[in-house]
Amino acid sequence: MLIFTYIFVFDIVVCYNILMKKINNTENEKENAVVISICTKKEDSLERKIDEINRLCFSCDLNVSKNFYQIVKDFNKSTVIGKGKVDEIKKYIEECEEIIDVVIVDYPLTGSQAKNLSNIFNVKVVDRVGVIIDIFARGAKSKEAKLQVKLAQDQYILPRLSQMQGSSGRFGSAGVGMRGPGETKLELNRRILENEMESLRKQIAKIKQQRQETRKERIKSSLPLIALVGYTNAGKSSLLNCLVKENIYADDKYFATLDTTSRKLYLGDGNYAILTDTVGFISDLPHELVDAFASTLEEVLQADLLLHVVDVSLGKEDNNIKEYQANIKVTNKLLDSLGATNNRIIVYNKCDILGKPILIEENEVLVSTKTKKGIDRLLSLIKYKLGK
Ligand SMILES: Nc1nc2c(ncn2[C@@H]2O[C@H](COP(=O)(O)OP(=O)(O)OP(=O)(O)O)[C@@H](O)[C@H]2O)c(=O)[nH]1
Ligand SMILES: [Mg+2]
Repeated sequence: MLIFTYIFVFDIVVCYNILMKKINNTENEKENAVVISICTKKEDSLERKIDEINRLCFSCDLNVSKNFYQIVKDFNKSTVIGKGKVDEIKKYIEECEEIIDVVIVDYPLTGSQAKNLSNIFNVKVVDRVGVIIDIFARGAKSKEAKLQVKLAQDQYILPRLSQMQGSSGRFGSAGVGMRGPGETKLELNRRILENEMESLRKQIAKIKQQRQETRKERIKSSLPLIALVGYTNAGKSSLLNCLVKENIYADDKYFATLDTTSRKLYLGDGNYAILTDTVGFISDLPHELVDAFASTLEEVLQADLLLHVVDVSLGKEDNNIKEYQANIKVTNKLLDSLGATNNRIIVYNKCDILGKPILIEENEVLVSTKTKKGIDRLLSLIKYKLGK
């Protein structure tokens, strides 16, 4: 009896140890990050900024160990944040029980600022641009998206070469900020990188030309083009799925879509249109990505109609402006910078989880891709706008 009890207890201890190791290993597969948010303007909403950078970290599989923030009035040229904050973060990294692999700074750093901070903290430092490029690098599937991300990554790495060389973490590879198509860059020098960028630009230009040919074909077929635009995670891909009854990838992660997907949309009475889904926007979208994705974004400019999708459930108010309203502003600003003057419909999505009802105007529609509420009205508005 005693022996049986002993074996039973022994088994439980062994199982427990195996389980704990598994849990630890799973945790160890992610890089641990300390995140620093920086507010520089009055209109910066700290809470929103922290939420967004944490979501970006989640989208590139980082485990956020702690958030720090600073409202910066006078920039420290070499470290952006002040000495007191630098010391506080350094102390945290040194005393933290888990190994901190990376410090994420939610602000565009120069190569030397990143290097200075990295020398002080003794870990890799990646800024907001690096995080966003990393998400793109993981998500790029098509040849075109891979080339575009690679170009953006090269543009990002070039001024930071010296910081990045030799900064491989405990995962063997260089990890966040340096993974994906550009991972081999760490052994490269400036000249090789510049040559590669030249070659990437040529390849992208070639694809752009092919794209223009397809566009000509489309114009010949005289089908109107409708493009889905909006802040990342607004529900653009879900709306395309809902309208054309498809199943393209949609996910609760930032930048789930990087490739342009086009489908034929039936409008009724024998009329069709081409519906195109593309990459989402975000505030301070890195210029490296805007440049690299220029040909994809140009597709938007050719559209006869833009469906500007908005996640209306983001109703948290800050500085007298709701989060979804701030996101509309960001999208409009980016569209303006591209020179877009297209006809538009604002599609307020996710109305199934909307707290308080909102008032909408003539060119606007309230929908839910989950419950299909408002989809018929959206189709009618599309037909009206296209003169069908
Ligand atoms: N509750 C609710 N969730 C929705 C609705 N539409 C989309 N979602 C969810 O919102 C998340 C983002 O949806 P996507 O369609 O991937 O958003 P997107 O705009 O294509 O995002 P990116 O490709 O990352 O720019 C997913 O988890 C969807 O399930 C809706 O009407 N209601
Ligand atoms: Mg999408």
